Parts: sequence; structure tokens; C-alpha cells
Amino acid sequence: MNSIYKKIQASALKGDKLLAVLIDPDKVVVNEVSRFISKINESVATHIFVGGSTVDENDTEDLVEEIKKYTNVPVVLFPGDVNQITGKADGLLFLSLISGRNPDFLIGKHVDSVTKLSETGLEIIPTGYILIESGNKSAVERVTNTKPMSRINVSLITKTAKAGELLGMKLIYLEAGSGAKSPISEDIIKSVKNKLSIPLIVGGGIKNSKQLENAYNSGADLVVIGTAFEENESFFEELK
Ligand code: 1GP
Repeated sequence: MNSIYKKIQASALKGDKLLAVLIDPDKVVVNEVSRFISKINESVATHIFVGGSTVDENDTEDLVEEIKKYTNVPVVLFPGDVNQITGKADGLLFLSLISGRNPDFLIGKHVDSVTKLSETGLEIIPTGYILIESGNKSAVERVTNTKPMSRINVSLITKTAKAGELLGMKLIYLEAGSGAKSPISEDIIKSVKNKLSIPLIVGGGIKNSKQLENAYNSGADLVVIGTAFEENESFFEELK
């Protein structure tokens, strides 16, 4: 098994770039899902991520079930909380917020999720999640009650990512926060990528193809975009 991760790893080694469309169960209307998914199917997107900071019980499962009716693109949970875990998806980013020092988001929620996870066949991908300041207070900062890392301290961000890898995490995710004013800087992506041997995910605030290209050219293996697709579906056309 482990096919989602193996494919990400193989793409990263070859330099093939991946794109995940993030769908927040809190922001999507279920009867619009089929139309939105058809856009994803026609686009260059390689993954669908599902998750949000605050989502009501069952909303994730209902949404994933609906998404799976219309696509074979792998659906990966990007959960903000334990109640967003559903066995209807294909995989799950098992996120540990290593930029912060809140034990709940470093290990606590993980312990709470074990019973639920053991009832699913989800492919679980341990992921070091690093929140970086980007000009506005993000939902991740608010919900996790942690401070983002200073974007100026590239060396500390890089060491944090490397520590995640050394702890056995399979992916590192550099997060500017949903709707961030500015995406993760090229300097940060380059420095982190240079030190890592595992694939690198970058997300938050990417709103046009120039910013997407910049992230890829700096070393992102997989880019996550949510808000730009929610606000402007013609962005899908731009990426064809
Ligand atoms: C947020 O990284 C993701 O967790 C995507 O951010 O909504 O700004 O694209 P955007």
C-alpha cells in the first residue's frame, strides 16, 4: 500500500510537480460539488485535499462521499481536528504542528484519533506542519493557539523542517495560512528544500500561476491551493 505517498515521493525524485486543490467542508455547498469536481478533473490537479479549521461533525464525511462519486483523483484528508477523520477518503496527512509548542497539536490530537484511525483503511502520512507568518492572523494560529514562525528566521524554519524529517516525518508542509496576504517566500522554500530528503508541500496565499511557478521553481514538490479556486474558478482554466 502507501501508494499516495510513494507516488508523491516518486514525483519529487523525478521533479514532476504536483498540485492539490483544497476543499474546505465549511465553505462548500454539497450540491455544487459535482460541478467543482468536473473542473478539477479537467485541470492539472493531482490531489484533492479536504479539511478546514472548524468543521461540524459529519460534514467532512458527507463531502468526501460526494466528491468520490465524481472523481478518481486521490482524496487526502487535511484535518483541522479529530472529527474530520473519515474512512471514506483515501489518505490522511497526520499533521504535527512542529512550528508551535502546543502539545495538543504536536501529539495530543493524534492520541485522541487513534481509535478512529484504526477503524479506517486510510493511508496515514506523517507530516511536519510548519506555520509561517504571512501578514495576517491565520485560522491555524487562532485555532491552535500557537505563534507562526517569523518569516525572517529562515535558518530556524529550515532547522525545524529538518528536525521533522529526522523524527521520521514523511512530508514537510510549509503553511502561510489560508488566504494569506503573501505566500511562503522563495528564500524559505529554497533553504528548506536544500536540506530535506523528503518531499516538500507549500501552501497558503497562492493566487496566480506566477506564484505557483515561483513555488515550484524554488523547490516545492506539491503546492496546495484553496481560496484562489473558491473565489475564481476560471483559475482552473489558467492552469490547463
Ligand atoms: C491552507 O495551504 C492551504 O491551509 C491553502 O491556502 O486557501 O490560501 O490557497 P489558500
